[in-house]
Amino acid sequence: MSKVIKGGTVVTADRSYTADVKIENGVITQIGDNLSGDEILDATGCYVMPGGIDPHTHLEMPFMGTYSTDDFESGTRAALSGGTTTVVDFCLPAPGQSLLEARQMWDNKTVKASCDFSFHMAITWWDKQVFEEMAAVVDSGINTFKHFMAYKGALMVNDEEMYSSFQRCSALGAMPLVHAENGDVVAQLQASLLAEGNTGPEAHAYSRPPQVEGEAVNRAVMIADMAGVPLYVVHVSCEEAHEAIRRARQAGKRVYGEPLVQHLTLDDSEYANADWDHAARRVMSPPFRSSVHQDSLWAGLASGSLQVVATDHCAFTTEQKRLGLGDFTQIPNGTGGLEDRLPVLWSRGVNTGRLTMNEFVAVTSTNIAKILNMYPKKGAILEGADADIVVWDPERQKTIRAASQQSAIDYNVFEGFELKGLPRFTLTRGQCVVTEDKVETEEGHGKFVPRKAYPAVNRALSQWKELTAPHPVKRDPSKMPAGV
Ligand code: DUC
Ligand code: ZN
Ligand code: ZN
Ligand code: ZN
Repeated sequence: MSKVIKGGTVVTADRSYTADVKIENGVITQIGDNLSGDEILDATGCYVMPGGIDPHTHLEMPFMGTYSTDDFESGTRAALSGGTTTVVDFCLPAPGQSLLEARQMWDNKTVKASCDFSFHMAITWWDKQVFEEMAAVVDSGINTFKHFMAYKGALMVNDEEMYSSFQRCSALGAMPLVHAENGDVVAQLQASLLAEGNTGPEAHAYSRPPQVEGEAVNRAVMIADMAGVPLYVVHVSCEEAHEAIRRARQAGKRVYGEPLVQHLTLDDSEYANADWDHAARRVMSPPFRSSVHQDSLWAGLASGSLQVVATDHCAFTTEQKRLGLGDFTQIPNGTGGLEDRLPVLWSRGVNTGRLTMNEFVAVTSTNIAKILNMYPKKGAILEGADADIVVWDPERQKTIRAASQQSAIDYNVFEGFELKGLPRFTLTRGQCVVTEDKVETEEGHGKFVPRKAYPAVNRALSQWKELTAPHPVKRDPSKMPAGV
């Protein structure tokens, strides 16, 4: 059974051209004019793009006394309905838990996935066992390790642990990721805000100012440089963090930055809303920022100093958010966005001229596939690539409403956003599961996408200098003063 996507304009990260796309056995087998096949998908007036890849989701994750509500069933259905065909989720060992055991737990959750998925592994504690298991994790197809520099007393690792883990990543050809916020400073700010009687969701933002993020990114960049590894900074939300990444890249360091669609389009005025639920539903870390920071993030995507757009999809119901009534530090941190990332970024980015269509494909798919080492299986419209495709209709419109979303929670942080530009079809390995408003996914269709280790040459600039002139002086003990 072959399929042909006919009459559309293929839009990739580097060009746009008119062509039909033929699919057989889940793979793109031919790109050209006047192709024929058993089934035709009419793409007239549409753009044929690689399906979105969300490099940062938390589905069914145990966190802050509860579990994030979207699991691999509702989460991947939400992803596909919005044109995202691969999600990269985090295996999160409880402190003290074996990494391989955590991996098994996440494998079990994914039996319900309707789109393909991959994993990052979180380093939430450190000892010899973790050091040793990291090699087996890489062998099993996970080449990225996440470090929380915040969430003190829970997930946070200290600098010593981070440096040890980064060195291990370097030896294994893996890349560290960081959630960059200074967790010690955040803990102090939280305590003083609560002591002053600031208990509401607005205090969440006060406790995590841009400086705590900027400081942590600078520290992580330097620690990565000393360990000789590239670095990927998740949810970059402010100019201070972006500036540290720009500076690192200018110095020749391989440092990547990932803004979220939420930070690009929602600002800190959300926390001033008089409705407690409204504000609490938008509590995530880092928090939403002012428009100065939003402009910085958009500029980073346009200029290439920031490379990818994610969601950090971690959805909690209103009832779960109310766990923090009376104490903002207990509001589960996280917002949704999986099904809205592509449509919102298109409407607020491409339709406004902030991003070209080709840049849109780069930051939602191709750059991610390259950085995470799954290109060109994913992120490409090329012969031999997986047929993960979104056929994008630039004229289709809708208004975002929680009532009609796929996500299992009871609200949407983008409620009321007017969109122009939506999927006409979404295909996951050739299976067409979305036709405009009709979503018919297949539980269990999704497969794990293994990602191999990176080549050992992936080193920061200062490491190259170090390699050519290691430790210039080593003192001869026989030349030391006697009696020492
Ligand atoms: N931030 C969130 O808001 N939620 C999940 C984890 C995180 O770092
Ligand atoms: Zn995070
Ligand atoms: Zn996250
Ligand atoms: Zn299937």
